[in-house]
Amino acid sequence: MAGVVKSAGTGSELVLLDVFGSPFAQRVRVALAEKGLAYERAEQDLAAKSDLLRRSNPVHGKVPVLLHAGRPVCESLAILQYLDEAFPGTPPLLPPASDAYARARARFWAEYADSVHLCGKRLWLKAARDDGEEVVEPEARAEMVAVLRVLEAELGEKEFFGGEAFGYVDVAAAPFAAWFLTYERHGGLSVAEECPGLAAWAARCARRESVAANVYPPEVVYELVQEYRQWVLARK
Ligand SMILES: N[C@@H](CCC(=O)N[C@@H](CS)C(=O)NCC(=O)O)C(=O)O
Repeated sequence: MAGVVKSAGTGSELVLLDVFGSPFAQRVRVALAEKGLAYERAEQDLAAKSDLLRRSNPVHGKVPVLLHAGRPVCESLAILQYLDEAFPGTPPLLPPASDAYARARARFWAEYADSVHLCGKRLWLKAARDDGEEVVEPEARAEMVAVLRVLEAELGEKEFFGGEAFGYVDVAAAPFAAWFLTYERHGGLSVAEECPGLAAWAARCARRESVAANVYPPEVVYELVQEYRQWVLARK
């Protein structure tokens, strides 16, 4: 566990309620690492939710939740924005407040990144429902390729979504890049062939210390998804 941070001016602490493998929680850990903020992790059991989690996120009961001086902030993207505002001395994720348009665009694309996860779920959960036999829904595969191409078009020739610096959209999307291998194996597609620019961006993200330390490598994600599929099958 990391130490407890005393944030400038408030003397308060940061505690993250999370599950290590959650890509939404990974966003927050990557952001905290990029900002150099220390925090405590409180790993949650989603099969038996703690009172603290229920109290802290009574609407959704989901991780991540960031407790700052005991006050909960819910939803991964809201937490990233909060970190920028609550810790102004740290490297910013969003473009500067003077560029409202760039900020709005970044928020749009970070939200769009969720489409990758939702679409990917259709690929690997469908396989689980077919009682061992993997049947790929052609529409789900086509939709995934379309979503990845949209992201690739937005990335363009840039190093990262915001330009040269790893920023808000990258933090939001990088955890899902570690799922590309799982989508490839379940969806019968190749991200490197369909979207070489996006595959190169994923490799750049994976090399960052903040990502390497907080996001499971693609093979591990694949194995965990396989375990989850077995669990789904066993419950049928
Ligand atoms: N939109 C939320 C999604 C968070 C989410 O789906 N968390 C999952 C873990 S990956 C969770 O806590 N699930 C528990 C549940 O659905 O009860 C965010 O961005 O924080």
